[in-house]
Amino acid sequence: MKALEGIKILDFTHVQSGPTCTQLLAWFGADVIKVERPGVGDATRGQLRDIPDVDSLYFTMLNHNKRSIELNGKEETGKTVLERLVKTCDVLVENFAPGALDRMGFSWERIQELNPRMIMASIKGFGPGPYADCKVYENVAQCAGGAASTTGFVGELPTVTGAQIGDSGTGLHLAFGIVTALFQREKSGKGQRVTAAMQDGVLNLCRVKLRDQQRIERGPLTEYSQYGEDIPFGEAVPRAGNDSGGGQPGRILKCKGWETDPDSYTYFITQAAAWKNICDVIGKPEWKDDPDFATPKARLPRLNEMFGAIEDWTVTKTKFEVMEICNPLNIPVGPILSMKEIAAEQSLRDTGTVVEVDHPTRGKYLSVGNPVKLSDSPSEVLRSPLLGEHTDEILSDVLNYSDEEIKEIHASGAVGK
Ligand code: CAO
Repeated sequence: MKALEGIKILDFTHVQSGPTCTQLLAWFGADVIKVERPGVGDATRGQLRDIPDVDSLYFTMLNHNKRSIELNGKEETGKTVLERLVKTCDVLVENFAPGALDRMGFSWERIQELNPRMIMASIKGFGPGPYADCKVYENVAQCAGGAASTTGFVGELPTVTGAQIGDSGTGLHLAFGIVTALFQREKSGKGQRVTAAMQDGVLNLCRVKLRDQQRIERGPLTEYSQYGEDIPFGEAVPRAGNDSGGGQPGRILKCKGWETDPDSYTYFITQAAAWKNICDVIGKPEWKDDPDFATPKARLPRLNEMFGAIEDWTVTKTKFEVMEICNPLNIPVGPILSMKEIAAEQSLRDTGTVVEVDHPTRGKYLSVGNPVKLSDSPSEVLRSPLLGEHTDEILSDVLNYSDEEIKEIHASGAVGK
């Protein structure tokens, strides 16, 4: 048995943020019914295609373990089918542009009339306020949520990160809200509205930067590299390059082969407790008792000199050798792994975090499995559905329409061919 077995999700999501959420619920055993526009489907099916006329990796990697029904929610018969889905399902999830579901005739008030136990979960770019009506994509959320202004190097452009903290990050937040609402429904018997704004989700992930905004008003951020470089701080939290976010200074340092391999680097953290081991490893035992280097506070104005000496050592080793030498000494380091290396990493395959999936029109491809492991609810990664693959199955098995009625629904054009 899976954790969410028996829970039916009416999945109106598209692109990335919403599908990430419903994919997680599907991995935990929920029956996720993805509603797609007849003949069109989720726009990502056709985006960034690597093989002509085949569902893109963008789509297949975000829609595992779901069923697909083609349904026009703006057409009369389609609305009737949709009403039956609302009455049958436990959760409706959507990330349409603001107001789109209302325009389709399915406002929160209407949903509650149809099914008072329904949990209705939405992702929007912004919460209530001046930008509530805006359409929002990943990088807009990264910029509006505080991530871009604090990412990059001092004096250079604000920078977005490759981690999809606006889309996938908000999808995660929403999944947490849905499961919490399901838990509350056990006691209250009632559904409720769950909303997660992408700006809020990004800000939640940038919490330490709002921490630093309040600290900077009381004095310089001494653990930031610019402090040791005598670059004055402004009024807002600056970009911190590759400085570590915590109180233990860290940087990305060159490793053997960096001249030709763009990923031959390690992240190196000069954790206070490991300082003596670091001095021994890098051949600077005298720094253990040198008043300029012996304490974390003394080192702060000398981070460039300190990391320069550490890099003189890391550059003589590969990033994996650095890991092998430092780990037993409790010195926190991490190799910069390329996506190529991650795809080939056997330990990630063994845990199901990287999985190979077979698809009828695409063949085999790699995907990221469920990063959350439940001992009593293991996740099996199943391929994404073809457009409308389960239309008839859902009409008959989930909604109990007779064969005759299904023929009529098809004739109306509400569910595609
Ligand atoms: N039947 C009938 N109509 C359907 C339908 C269906 N099964 N599925 C979608 N539609 C309609 C919608 O009702 C909407 O119609 P109206 O504009 O007439 O109300 C229309 O399709 C387009 O929906 P949309 O506005 O959500 O899509 P878009 O491509 O214009 O915008 C996006 C995409 C992502 C910018 C917008 O949906 C959005 O801001 N979502 C919230 C924030 C979000 O999740 N962003 C992250 C996206 S991932 O990077």
